[in-house]
Amino acid sequence: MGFRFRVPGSELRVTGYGLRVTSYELRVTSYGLRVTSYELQTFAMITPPSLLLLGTGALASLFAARLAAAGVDVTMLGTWPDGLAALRRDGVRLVEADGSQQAWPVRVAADPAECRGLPFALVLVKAWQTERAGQQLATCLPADGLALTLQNGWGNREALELALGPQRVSLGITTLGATLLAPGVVRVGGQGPVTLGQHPRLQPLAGLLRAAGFEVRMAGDVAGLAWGKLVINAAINPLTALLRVPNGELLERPAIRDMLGQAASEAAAVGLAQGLRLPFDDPVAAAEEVARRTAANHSSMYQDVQAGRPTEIDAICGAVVQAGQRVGVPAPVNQTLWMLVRAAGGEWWTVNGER
Ligand code: KPL
Repeated sequence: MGFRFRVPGSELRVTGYGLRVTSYELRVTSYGLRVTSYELQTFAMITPPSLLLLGTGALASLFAARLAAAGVDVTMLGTWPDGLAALRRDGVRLVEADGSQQAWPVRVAADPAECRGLPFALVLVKAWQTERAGQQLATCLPADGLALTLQNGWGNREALELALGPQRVSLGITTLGATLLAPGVVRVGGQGPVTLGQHPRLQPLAGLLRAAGFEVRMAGDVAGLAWGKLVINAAINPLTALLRVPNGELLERPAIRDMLGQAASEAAAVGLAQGLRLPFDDPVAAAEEVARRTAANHSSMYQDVQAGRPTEIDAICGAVVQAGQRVGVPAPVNQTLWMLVRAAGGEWWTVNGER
C-alpha cells in the first residue's frame, strides 16, 4: 500500500541553482515507512543584485532607499555611529514630498572587510572624506569592480583613481536634493537627473539606477558636466549655509540673487578658461533654475553648517578660486564665500590647510 505526499517547500540551494523535491511516495512495509520514489525539480535561483553605498548622509540615504525599494541588496558603509545604528535598527526611511513615508531594510557595515566581493560601489561621502573612501574601496572592491562617484565638489574622481586606478572609477553628477531629517531618515528635496560619463563597466550599474526610478542620462563629456554642477553648488550652497535659508529663498532676496549670479558667472568663467565645455550657455539662469527646482531643500552645505560638521567649501568655492589662479581668472566672490563659510562652519583647519 502507498501514499503520495506533496512537499512543495523542500528545497536545497546551491549557488545559482536549487533542487526542489516536488513529491515522494511512502510505503508501509514490515520494516516501517520507506520512501520508494520521489520527483525532483531543478530551478534557477534569482539572487537580487547587490550594491555597496559609501556614506550615510542625505543623498546616500535617498539612493539607498530607492535602490532597496527596487529590490537591490544595499550595503551602506559608513563611519557615523548614530547613522549606522539607526539604519541597522530601522532600515532607511524615505519621506516623499507629499509626506508619505516608507522604510526598507539595508545591510550596514563600518568595516570595509565586511563588504568584499560587491561589484559596484556608489560613492556619496562628503568631498573631504573621499581619500578615506578610496582606501576603504581599495580593500574591498574586486579587481573588475567599479566605483561611481556622484559627489559634490571637484577632485573626487582623481582621489578615487589614486586608490583604485582609472579602470575602476567613473564619474557622474546629480542635482537631486535631499534633506536628512534624522539618522537614517531622508526627505526628498527636489527632482533632477543622474548624468553619467561613459565607462565600459557602467551599464549594469546604470540599469540598477534606472530600475530604482532615477532618470539616468549618459554624457560624453562628463568633466564639463561636473564643472557645471560645481558652478551650481558654488552659487547655491555657500549662500544658503551663510544665510541659513532653503535654496528657493535665495531667489526671493534681490541682493542675494545678484550674488548667486556673480558666484555662478565666476565659476563658469574659470571652467571655460580651463577648456571645459559647460552644459549651459547661461550659468546664472542654470543656477537659478536648480534653486527653483529644489526650492524647499536645505542645501547639503546648510545641513552641514547646522549640524556643526565640516563643509565641502574647499572642494567647491576653494576649487574654483585655486583653478582660477592657475588659469589667471580671478574669482573674488568665490574667495569671499570660501572664507566666510570656513568661519561660519567652524572649520577647524586654517586657510593653509593646517590645524
Ligand atoms: O547639490 C546640491 C546640494 O545641496 O549639495 C543642490 C543641487 C544645490 C541641491 O540642494
